Amino acid sequence: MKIDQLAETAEAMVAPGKGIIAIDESTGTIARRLAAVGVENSEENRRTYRELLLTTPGLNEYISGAILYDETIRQSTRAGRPFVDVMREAGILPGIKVDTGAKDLAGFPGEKVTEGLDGLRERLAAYAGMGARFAKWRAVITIGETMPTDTCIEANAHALARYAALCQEQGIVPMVEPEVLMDGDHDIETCYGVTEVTLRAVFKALYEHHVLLEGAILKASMVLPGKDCPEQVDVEDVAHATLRCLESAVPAILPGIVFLSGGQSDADATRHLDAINRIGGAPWPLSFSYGRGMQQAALQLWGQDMAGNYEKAQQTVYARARDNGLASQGRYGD
Ligand code: 5MM
Repeated sequence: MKIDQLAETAEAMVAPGKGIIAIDESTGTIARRLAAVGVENSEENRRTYRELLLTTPGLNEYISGAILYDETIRQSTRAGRPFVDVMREAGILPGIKVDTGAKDLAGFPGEKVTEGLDGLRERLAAYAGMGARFAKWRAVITIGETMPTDTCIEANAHALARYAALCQEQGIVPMVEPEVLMDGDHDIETCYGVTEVTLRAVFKALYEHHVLLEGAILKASMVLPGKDCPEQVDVEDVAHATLRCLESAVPAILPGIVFLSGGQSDADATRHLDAINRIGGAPWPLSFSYGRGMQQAALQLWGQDMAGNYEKAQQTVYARARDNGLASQGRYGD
C-alpha cells in the first residue's frame, strides 16, 4: 500500500502547472529575513507572516504543497484554525523540514554536513500524525579551490539516503535536496561538474538504502556560474546546462524535480525555469520549490506596513505563484 500512496503524493506535488512554496526557514534564518525588512522576530510575527502566505487567495491554483518548519506545523490562523487544516481544505499538501541544519564537517574546513538523523523515525511518525505528507532535508555543497571533497559529498549523500528511507517507512515522501551553492567565483562548467558528481553520489546512496524512487522528489539547484564569476551567461545557457546535467545523473523513473531559487533574483528564477521547460523532452516534470524566489517581494511589502500592505503582499505571493506555475509549463510570458 505504501508505494502507491507515496507515488500518488509525489505526483500531486508536481501536478501540471503547480509547484511548492518553501516557508521552512528555521528560527535563525527567519530572524535574518525579518530583520532585513525591520520586523521583530517574535513568535506572533512569524505566525502572522506564515498565515499571510498560506491563506493567499487562489494560492492553490499554482501551489501543490508548502514546506513548513516545526513551529509552523503546530500553529493556527488568528481565527484559531490549524494551518494544516487550512492547507488540506485548499488542496495544498503539508510538508515539513526535518533536518536540523548544515553543520561544519569536522576535519574539512569550509564544508558542511547536514544533521538530524537521531530520533528522526519518531519525529517523522509524529509529523505524519500531524498531517505531513512530504518532508525535506537540505544538504549543502560548497564550491571552492579544493572543494567539494569526496568525503563531504559522500557524507551528505549518506545522510540524505538514510533520511529518505526513514521518510518512506513512515509513508512520507522525501524531498531530497542537495544544494550546490551559488557562492563563489567559479564558472558554469565547474558548477555543472560538481552538480553531476553530487547527484550521482546521491542517487547511488538512495539505491543502496532501498529508497523507492517512484515515491521521492528531487529538489535541485540549477547549473549556474558562481555569484562572483566574471563570466555570467544567458538564460538559455543555464537552461541547457541544467537540463543536460539532470538528464545525465537523475533516473527517469523519478516522479519529478523541483528547483530551489538559491539566491537568484525573482525574475531569473522564473526565466530559468521557463527556459528549461521550453526545451522540452525531459523525462520528469520540472517545477519549483522556491523559498526566497516566492517570498522576497511579499516580505518586503509586508515589512513596510504590516497591516496596510497585508493584502498587497498576498497579491504579490499569488503573482509569483502564477508566474512560476506558468514557467513550470514553459508558458511564462506568452
Ligand atoms: C526557506 O529556506 C529553507 C530553510 O533554510 P534554513 O535551513 O537555513 O532555515 C531552505 O532549505 C529552502 O527551502 C531551500 O534552500 C530553498 O530556498 P530558496 O530560497 O533557495 O529557494
